[in-house]
Amino acid sequence: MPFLTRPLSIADRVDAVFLYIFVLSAAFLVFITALMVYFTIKYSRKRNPKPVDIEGNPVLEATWTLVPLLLFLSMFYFGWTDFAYMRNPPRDAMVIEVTARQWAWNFKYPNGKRSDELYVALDRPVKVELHSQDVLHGFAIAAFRVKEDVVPGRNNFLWFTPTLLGTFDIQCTVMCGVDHSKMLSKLHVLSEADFKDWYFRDEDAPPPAKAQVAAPVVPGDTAALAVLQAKNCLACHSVDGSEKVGASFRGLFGRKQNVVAGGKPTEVVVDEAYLSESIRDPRTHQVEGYPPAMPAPSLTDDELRQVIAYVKALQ
Ligand code: HEC
Ligand SMILES: [Cu+2]
Repeated sequence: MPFLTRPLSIADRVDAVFLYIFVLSAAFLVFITALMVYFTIKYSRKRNPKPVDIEGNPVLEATWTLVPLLLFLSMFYFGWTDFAYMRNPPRDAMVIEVTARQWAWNFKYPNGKRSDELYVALDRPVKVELHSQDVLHGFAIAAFRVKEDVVPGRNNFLWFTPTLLGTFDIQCTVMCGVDHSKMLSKLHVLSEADFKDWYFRDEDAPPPAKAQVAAPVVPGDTAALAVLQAKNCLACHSVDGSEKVGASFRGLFGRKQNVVAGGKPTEVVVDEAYLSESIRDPRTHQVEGYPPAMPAPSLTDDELRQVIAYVKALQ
């Protein structure tokens, strides 16, 4: 019984409440079903050919009302106290900011370090602050029994104490768009020493390019690609000609495009001005056949120039 040697964790509490409710419900299921079968037989017409009136029995009625009431209220009591516990993070918890967006997680630590997967130290409580850049997401770590909605424009949080070493799944539990099912990450629980190693390691080098951009790269233009990756454009636009939520950047330049601009359908030729406008303010042109799903990105003029040059070269 590992939980006898340390304070109950959130996972212990959630499991205990779940077990309690389950056992109580199962007991009532068996009890009520058995009673029903027993009465059906005992008071069948065969055995009681002559119906009789049964007068009320106040003691019996009070018992079958009060006993279940107290038992079921106890479910509420344990659920409520554990819920209160889960909404009160310890003061010494390490605060990690989580940013959710379509369709990735990003984690920011107190020292400014960032990562795509969550790293924590064994037995050190963490408070996870949840922010969304776009739509509703759900942050869940099933292994530690925590799950909260990530609501745009609202600051939500959860906390837990990682009591097991190892790697666990992080999932998005709210249907948040076409690639919702790929919105996955990992929780790495490290020993205190390993965590310090990781936490204080300098990583000036940009993170390794992900598989999704390993495909055709315009020679020499890693800077533009880095921008596209950092600004999450590649979640919706491919560079290899495959369709995602938005059109592929490959072969886009110079193409004739049916768009709705200012409420009127028009045909435009994709040139630098068009690219610049549709990136700066995605609402100016609505491309036919695509959902109005593009968020307004924050690009510097330099980054915008790089991206346009990149798209132009990507034939
Ligand atoms: C959440 C998905 C999403 C993200 C992220 C996104 N876009 Fe888009 N983008 C779209 C969709 C959908 C369209 C087509 C509908 C429209 O015009 O609004 C589009 C349209 C465009 C167009 C016009 C394409 C055409 O076919 O005429 C360009 C250029 C573009 N995006 C560039 C970018 C850049 C650069 C970024 C990153 C800074 C980016 N997008 C991020 C979804 C996205
Ligand atoms: Cu999501």
